[in-house]
Amino acid sequence: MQCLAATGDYLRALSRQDRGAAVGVAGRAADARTSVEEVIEQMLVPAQIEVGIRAQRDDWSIADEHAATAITEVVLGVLAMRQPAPVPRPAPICVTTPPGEWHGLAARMVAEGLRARGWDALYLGSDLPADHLGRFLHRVRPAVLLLSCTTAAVLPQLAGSLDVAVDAGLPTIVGGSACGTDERRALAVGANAWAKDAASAHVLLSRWVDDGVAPPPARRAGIPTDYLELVSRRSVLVDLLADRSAAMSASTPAAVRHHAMMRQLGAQLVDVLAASLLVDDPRLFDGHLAWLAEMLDAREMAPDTTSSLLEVLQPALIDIPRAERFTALSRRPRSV
Ligand code: B12
Repeated sequence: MQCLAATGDYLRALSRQDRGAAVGVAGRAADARTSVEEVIEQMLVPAQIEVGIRAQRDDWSIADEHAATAITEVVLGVLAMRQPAPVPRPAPICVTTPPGEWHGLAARMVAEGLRARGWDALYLGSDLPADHLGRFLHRVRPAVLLLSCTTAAVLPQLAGSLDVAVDAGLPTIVGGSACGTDERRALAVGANAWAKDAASAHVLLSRWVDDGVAPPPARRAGIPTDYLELVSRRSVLVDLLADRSAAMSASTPAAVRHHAMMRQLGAQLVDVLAASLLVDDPRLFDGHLAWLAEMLDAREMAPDTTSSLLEVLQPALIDIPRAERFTALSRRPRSV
């Protein structure tokens, strides 16, 4: 990932909760450029990814993460004051996140990245209920809806928001870390297209809106029966994982300390497995396990905690072959 030279200074300002310094570093970087897009994508994005890694490694508390993110939200607002007036077009475009997705900053960064490229990009906030999204789309009739999804477990809700867009006859572009690095998941949840960042979305938007090229057709997400079966068994599976965590918690003080967190992580694991079935992509579940193993290792949990959880989960999925297979694929020692 490309980083501006001053990104280190920006991160140091975040580490000190020094809002003034952070605004200053970003402002000077923007002064040296014709547009704010590079400052967003090559300073704020890498800085926020590093913030996440420090929280994942428990080097930073969630309070540190929140304080840093709150400063970046302000910096993005300051940079937004430098944006050009949008190029006049018949309709705006909209950017938001599905219900259950609280990572609004990623969507806001995309909206500002597109504003920097001349689009009238309306950011509708995060965690937007589908019915309210529908009402807004019917009233405002934007040209294209862009949706950001960071949290893997939220992909089913993304499919729901995309359904609303199809009902409104609106083309869609999705992106964000939960959507992966190619269009496979985006098409599976019913989007017209996937884009990795604002620059690639700009190319699609120019083609669809300015050049009048029809977007590729969107196929509504098919809801696989095994996905429904897994979801119907969610609470049983979460209890099963929680019991295993409880049994493990006797083993180390760390496990005792993190008992409540383990139940939440068990629920997340089942939700991500379900999302993997919905998009038919075992990489989603496997990637989540890699994140989980690192997160638990940083909290001095026993190194075999993730494989121990999968050990009880897999047999409970015997009659959901794809779920059992995805779990089996992820059952291997993980070096963190
Ligand atoms: C701030 C933050 C939060 C804040 C969000 C506040 C806000 N206003 O956004 C809060 C506190 C709410 C939060 C909550 C959680 N978070 Co959080 N969070 C972060 C953090 C540190 C920064 C987010 C950010 O600034 N994103 C902006 C940039 C950095 O995101 P980006 O994906 O790179 O976006 C770019 C591209 O992906 C692309 N893009 C993104 N969306 C779209 C859409 C379109 C259409 C297009 C074209 C492109 C595009 O363009 C963007 C800009 O260039 C990330 C770290 C990270 N790596 O993202 C963790 C992170 C995403 N969170 C994480 C987790 C686990 C959680 C929680 C589950 C924690 C918990 N146990 O409760 C909850 C989940 C809540 C939920 N259901 O959404 C993990 C996810 C790991 C995983 N594999 O699942 C991360 C990676 C941290 C970590 N390293 O562990 N979080």
